[in-house]
Amino acid sequence: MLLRLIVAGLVATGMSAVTAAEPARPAATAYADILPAPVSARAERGAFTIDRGTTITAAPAARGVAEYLAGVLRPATGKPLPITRPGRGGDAIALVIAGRDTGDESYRLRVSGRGVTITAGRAAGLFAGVQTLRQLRSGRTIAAGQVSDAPRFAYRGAMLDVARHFFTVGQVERYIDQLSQYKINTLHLHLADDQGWRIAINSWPRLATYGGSTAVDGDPGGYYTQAQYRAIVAYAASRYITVIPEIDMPGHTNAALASYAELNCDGVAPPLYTGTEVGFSSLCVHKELTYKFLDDVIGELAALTPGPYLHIGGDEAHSTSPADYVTFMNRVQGIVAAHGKKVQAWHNVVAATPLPTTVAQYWDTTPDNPQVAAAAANGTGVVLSPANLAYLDMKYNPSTPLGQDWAALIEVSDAYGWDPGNYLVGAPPSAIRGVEAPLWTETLRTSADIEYMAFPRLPAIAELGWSPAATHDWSKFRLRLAAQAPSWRAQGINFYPSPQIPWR
Ligand code: IFG
Repeated sequence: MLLRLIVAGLVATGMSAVTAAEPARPAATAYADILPAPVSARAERGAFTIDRGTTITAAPAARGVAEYLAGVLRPATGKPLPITRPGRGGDAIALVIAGRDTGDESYRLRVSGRGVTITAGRAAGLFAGVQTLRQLRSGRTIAAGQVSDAPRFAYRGAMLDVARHFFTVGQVERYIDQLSQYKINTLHLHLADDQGWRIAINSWPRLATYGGSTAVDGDPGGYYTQAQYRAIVAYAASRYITVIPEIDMPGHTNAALASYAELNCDGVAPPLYTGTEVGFSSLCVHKELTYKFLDDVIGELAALTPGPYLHIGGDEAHSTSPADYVTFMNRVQGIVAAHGKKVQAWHNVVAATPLPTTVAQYWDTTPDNPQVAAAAANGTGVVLSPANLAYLDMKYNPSTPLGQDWAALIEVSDAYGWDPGNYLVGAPPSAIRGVEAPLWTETLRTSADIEYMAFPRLPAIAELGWSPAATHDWSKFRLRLAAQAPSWRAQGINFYPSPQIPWR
């Protein structure tokens, strides 16, 4: 009788009755939650627990990844996790470079009661495996199992527009850390536009000091010294992310034209611009100084870019005649090549003659663009950023406080609901290099703003770039996304709690 009263009391207070506790709900196997979805993953019985004696073992070539992993796990577990050479026995998280180098971020991961082993043909694969390991960890415990994984597309990018609003080195590095968790491997930095020039060019100092002095709405400007820019590039490289710098041209150039009167066809510098219109500016196509200017700028940028690509923009050149646009883009591609780099440009470049190595970044809102399809069929590589599916500055819905809606309203299911492998009508699959999620910042000012627009849609685009087409399944993806929320909260990521997702 007394027990019955107690149970009744507990139930009345909403507590589960102690004696009637239902069997503990088995924790969702973390292996089913890995995002992006891996090629294959299997949970097994048991788990590995990180302890005082646990070491991280790595040969010299894997040392950088080992340091990164230690930097993540030591604070998270409170354990020393020394880094030692392989073969010291005992519990270990082993990072092993072995087997065929597939030239990409392929890896294998094994977790058993005795330890963890990540094997890859190159360090970038170990780094990808470490991101998966991070998602499998709960406290000091990592559930046993196996993962075999490889990326579908080589190019998995995110773009940050630091021209409309300036973001500090720290803010960019924060975003880099977030991108790396979803196996993004390319950061495209939109460094110059009508409203701001954000990278110091020693041969043309006023570009940054004057052209970088303001921003949209007259908000504070700013720019990266070359030392600061090198720090961003190095930080990205330590996360196996390659930076592609963009100087947009011939349009989107008011900041440069305002900085040097001599760059203007009429010799008159326009005022600095803090609005959000596009298409009103153009470099002077028939002035030799323009190409001296670009040779200097591209030369300094190439020296700051370990990666193979420089982005020359080419979008919305509404104040450049079509004939002049062709002349200009053909000549500038040659300047980039002369500095040992390959060209990436918005897909408008196909109106000119793309060099064989030029990559066109597709930002149209229709899958049917015959000009781009023809260029792709003719060998031009394509990176897909359809503005109505991948533009992270698009509002989620009409009441989203930030962002724009000219291309579309993009909820998470829209960002996820397409297949890059057969999106572009008439383009051979071999032309598709991958995907990129641009984030334009006319309406964004803080890291919280970036995160509200990027999460949860950036992980959706990241999965489209990484995971096999066969894993594409909205009903499963939304559960994988839900499982990420505890980690985002722990990191202070200001994500949009989309009503489409059963957040944990
Ligand atoms: N289009 C412009 C961007 C930016 C964007 C905002 C491209 C390639 C609209 N060009 O997208 O500068 O203003 O959504």
